[in-house]
Amino acid sequence: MTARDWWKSAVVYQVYPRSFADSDGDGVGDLGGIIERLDHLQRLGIDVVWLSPVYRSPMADNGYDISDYEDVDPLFGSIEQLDELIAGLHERGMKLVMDLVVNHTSAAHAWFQESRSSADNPQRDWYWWRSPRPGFEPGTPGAEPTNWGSAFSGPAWTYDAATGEYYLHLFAPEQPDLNWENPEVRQAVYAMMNRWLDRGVDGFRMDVICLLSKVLVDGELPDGRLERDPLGAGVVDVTTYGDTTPLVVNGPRIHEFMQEMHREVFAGRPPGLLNVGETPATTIEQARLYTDPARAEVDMVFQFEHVDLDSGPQGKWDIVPMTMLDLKRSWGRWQDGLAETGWNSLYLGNHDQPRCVTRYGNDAPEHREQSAKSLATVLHLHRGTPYVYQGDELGLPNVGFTRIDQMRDIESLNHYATAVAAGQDPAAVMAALSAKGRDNARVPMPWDDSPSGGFTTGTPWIDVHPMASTVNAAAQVDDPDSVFAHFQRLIALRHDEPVVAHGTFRMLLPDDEQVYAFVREHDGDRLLVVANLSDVPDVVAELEEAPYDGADLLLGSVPGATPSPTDPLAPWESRVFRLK
Ligand code: TEU
Repeated sequence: MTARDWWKSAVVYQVYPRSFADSDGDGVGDLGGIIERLDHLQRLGIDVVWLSPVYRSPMADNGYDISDYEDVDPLFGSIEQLDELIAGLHERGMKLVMDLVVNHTSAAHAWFQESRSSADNPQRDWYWWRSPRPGFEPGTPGAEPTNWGSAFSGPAWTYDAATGEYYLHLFAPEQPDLNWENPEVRQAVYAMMNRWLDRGVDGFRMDVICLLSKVLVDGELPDGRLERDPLGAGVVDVTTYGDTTPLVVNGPRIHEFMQEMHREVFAGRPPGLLNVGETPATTIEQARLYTDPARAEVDMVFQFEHVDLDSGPQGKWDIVPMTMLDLKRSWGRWQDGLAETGWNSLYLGNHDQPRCVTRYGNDAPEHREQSAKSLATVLHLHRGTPYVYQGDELGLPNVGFTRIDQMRDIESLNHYATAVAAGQDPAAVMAALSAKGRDNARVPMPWDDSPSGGFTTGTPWIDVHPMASTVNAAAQVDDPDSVFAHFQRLIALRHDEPVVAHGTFRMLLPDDEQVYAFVREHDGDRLLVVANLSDVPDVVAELEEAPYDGADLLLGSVPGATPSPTDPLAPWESRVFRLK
């Protein structure tokens, strides 16, 4: 873990603190709960914990609206407990990566309170303030300075009658965007980051970091086109608002800012940090610029191509079928695209995405475990750093929401209200939210089959998963055939086999609709991965290079089976071989 690229052989586990474990019975997860469950993480074998925000926050967006970057919200515990968590992880040879949310702050942050206090306040320009559109009554629809839409529905501007101007928020009104054109803002952020690193934090997951640089035309923010940008996440309603994607994603100064951040914060620090940028709507070319070590920006990025494959022309909630072939072709492109320069983050789930076993696999009782194992096999053995989202190591499926009152997420609640008000069929809107809503990933972690799944002794902030009594950690950690045990073995493979961390990637059978197969090679060592990612039984992988004379099975998803690479594959079965 001392090499500059140590993270190539590491596996990261994302903890969503609100839903991981509650230690004080208030129904909301907290730092005490994470500390109590460190053994689970150590047993799984992960190297790094990515901790979603625990900073002081009014919780409009569950902590992604920060009012104090350098204190812990009492809901989650105390700064002393965070120190205890850092120490507890380090003692166990694990690292802690904090969430860095600096595209925007909370409207309750002191910086914004100062900025909104008067039009000539010295910190006014720390945010984006603009006058109402000429010819419109301020505060009325159409008077916004630009036609930009928010990712959480509605306009991206809010009128502040006190100073007669609007402020920009690409997300909720409670999340005003910081003006990164202002060097004072940048220096204040770098100073905060340095203090966290000095405190023992091992790096940052950088929230929507690709949005920091906005396009300016003669110093002004231009209107957007009322058409969906194919690269965009499809969360802006372009029937009413301009799509912000081409105007705020990977803007003209983004790499200047990223290199400045690296100089001011990471340069000169000993190896051992991990920095990952969240970059929706980002191309392979841009990802290479972000992750090329020679450019000294970040180590890797979260790209969104594969999590937007089921978004139709109308965007995220216009759900279209997605095939395994779509996924394979997308990942194949990114493997090839970053083969020589840069590095991939490998993920299928996080706190913003529905559960991967339901979305990319099959969560029917007869297929759920196998598809959870085999999706993980394929994901973890690609070239890149794998991320495990809490609960995916148990094979947790989507929740199956049927009513809006079961949901809590601002994105979903706003979309439901806006879509229904616009005349959309409530049942159809609910069906889309049930399939892709972020709350699917945010219900409490099921630790055992006790009430509330052992998450809390109180009333959970959102109902526990309906399958918690059967799909839980206690039921799996001692079961060698469990999804948990399969994740343990996958993580051990990355630690023990240099070919997994450093090998080249070569896709096989690129057009096969059932079989996902590829070879990893490193220093004469060859690994073959073959998986049937479909419900079709007895699928034979027509591998060009077969027969393989001598292929040792390193990991199979079907307990007790010792097949060869070309033996028929059961539905959702996967196999990993060392080739002689
Ligand atoms: O997410 C940014 C982002 O891409 C998501 O909002 C995405 O567009 C949406 O969830 C897809 O449905 C980051 C954080 O991960 C998210 O939790 C925050 O809500 C958001 O930024 C604002 O901080």
